[in-house]
Amino acid sequence: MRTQVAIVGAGPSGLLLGQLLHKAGIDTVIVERQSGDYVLGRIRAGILEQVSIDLMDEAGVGARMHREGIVHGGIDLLFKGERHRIDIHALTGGKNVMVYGQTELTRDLMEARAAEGLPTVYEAANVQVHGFDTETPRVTYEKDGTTHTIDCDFIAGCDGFHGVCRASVPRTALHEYEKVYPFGWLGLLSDTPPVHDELIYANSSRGFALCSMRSHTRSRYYLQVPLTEKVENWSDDAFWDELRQRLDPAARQVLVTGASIEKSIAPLRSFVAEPMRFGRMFLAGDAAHIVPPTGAKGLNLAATDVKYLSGALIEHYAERSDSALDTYSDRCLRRVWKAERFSWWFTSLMHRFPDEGEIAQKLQEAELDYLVHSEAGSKTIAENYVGLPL
Ligand code: RFL
Ligand code: PHB
Repeated sequence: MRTQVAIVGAGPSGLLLGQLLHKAGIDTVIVERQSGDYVLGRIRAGILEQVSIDLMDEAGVGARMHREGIVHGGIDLLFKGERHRIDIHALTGGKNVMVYGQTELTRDLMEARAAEGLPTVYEAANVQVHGFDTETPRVTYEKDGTTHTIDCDFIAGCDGFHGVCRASVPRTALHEYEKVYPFGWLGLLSDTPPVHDELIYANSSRGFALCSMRSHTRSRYYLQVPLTEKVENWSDDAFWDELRQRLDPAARQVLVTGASIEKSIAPLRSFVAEPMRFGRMFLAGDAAHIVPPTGAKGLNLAATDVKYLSGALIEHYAERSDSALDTYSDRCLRRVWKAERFSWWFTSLMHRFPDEGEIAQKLQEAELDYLVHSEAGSKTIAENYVGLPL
C-alpha cells in the first residue's frame, strides 16, 4: 500500500490531521492499535479552547459541536470554603471555552472519515516505523495473520504517550523532560445534572476536587487521590461522600448523586520530548508531551500541533516549500512549554502535596486570595485558561 502521509494513532490528533489533510487533497492511511469502540470508550478531556473549535470547523466536522457544546465564560475557584468566579470572558476581551467531550469530538471525526471512505486500519498489531531518516519511510503492521507495509512520504506519530513512534527514535536524538506528581485523579461520570453551571476547581485541606460536566444532564467529577489508590476501593457512595466534604456548603446542598457510568484513576505527569521532528517523522499531541489535566490543556495542545503540522504538509505539497516543516518542532515547543508551565503551576496551586505540611496549604490559600482579588492575577489565570495566542 502507498500513501502520502501514514498516520500512527486514531486518537483526536491522528483523526483531526487526517481530516484536515483530506480537505487539502492529501492522502492518508491511519493505523490504530485498538478497536474504534475502545478508542471511543476512553473518557478523557472535556474543555475545548477556541483553537480546537476552529480546527473542527476547518475540518468540516463542527456542526454537532456547535449544537451540543456548552459555552462557558468563567470558572469558579473554591478555597477556604468559599467560591470565587474568574470571569474569563470579561478578562480576556470576550474569549470563552466550550464543554464538548473528547469522546464526542472523536466520534464526529471518526464518522466523517468513514463517510468519506478514507482508510483506517483498526486493531493493527505490532505497528513499526522504518526509515524515517531516509527519503523512503515505511510503516508496517500485522493484521489477520499477515504483515502489511505502507510506503509513504511522511509519518505522523499521533500515537499518544505509550506509542511506538517516539520509542523508535534513537535515545541520543531525543531529550525527555519529566515530572511525575505524587497523586492521581479519580474520575466519575454519571447521568446527573451538574452541581453548577460552570466548572468548580476546589482547593481543600482534604485534597483537590473538580466539578465538570459533559452536558446539562451528565456530570464529570474528579478527586485527588494518592498514587497508590485503587479504583476498586471506591464505591460510588464513598466517592460522593468525599466530594461533598471538599465542596462549599451551597454546592454540597445542591449536589445530585447517582450511579457511576465510568470510574477510573489517571496518574498526573508533566512530560516533554524534544525535538518533535526526526527526518520524515513528526510527533504530535500526547506522543510528544503530557500535561497534568488541571489546566485542561492536553487535547488543545494536540490540536495546535495538528494545526501547525497540517499547514506545513499542505505547504510542502502545494508550494514545494519545506520552510514550515523545518520550523514545526520549534513553533510547537514554544507553545507547549507555556502550557506545561501553566498546567504545572495550576496543579501546584490546587493540590495537597503529601510531604509539604500545613504551611503549604496556608501559602496556597494566600496566593489564591491574591489571585481572585487582583485584576492582574485573575487575568493571568483567564488568558492562560482560554489558551495563549498562537
Ligand atoms: P491519544 O488520545 O492518546 O491517542 C493516541 C492513539 O494512538 C494509539 N496508539 C497506537 N496506534 C498504533 N500503534 C501503536 N503502537 C499505538 N500506540 C498507541 C492509541 O490507542 C490511541 O488511540 O493521543 P492524542 O490523539 O494526541 O490526544 C491527546 C488527548 O487524548 C489528551 O491530551 C487529553 O485527553 C488530555 N486531557 C485533557 N485535555 C484537554 O485539552 N482538556 C481537558 O479537559 C482534558 N482532560 C485529559 C483530561 C486527560 C485525562 N487522562 C485520562 C489522561 C482528563 C483526563 C482524566
Ligand atoms: C473534564 O471535564 O474531564 C475536565 C475538565 C477540566 C479539566 C480537566 C478535565 O481541567
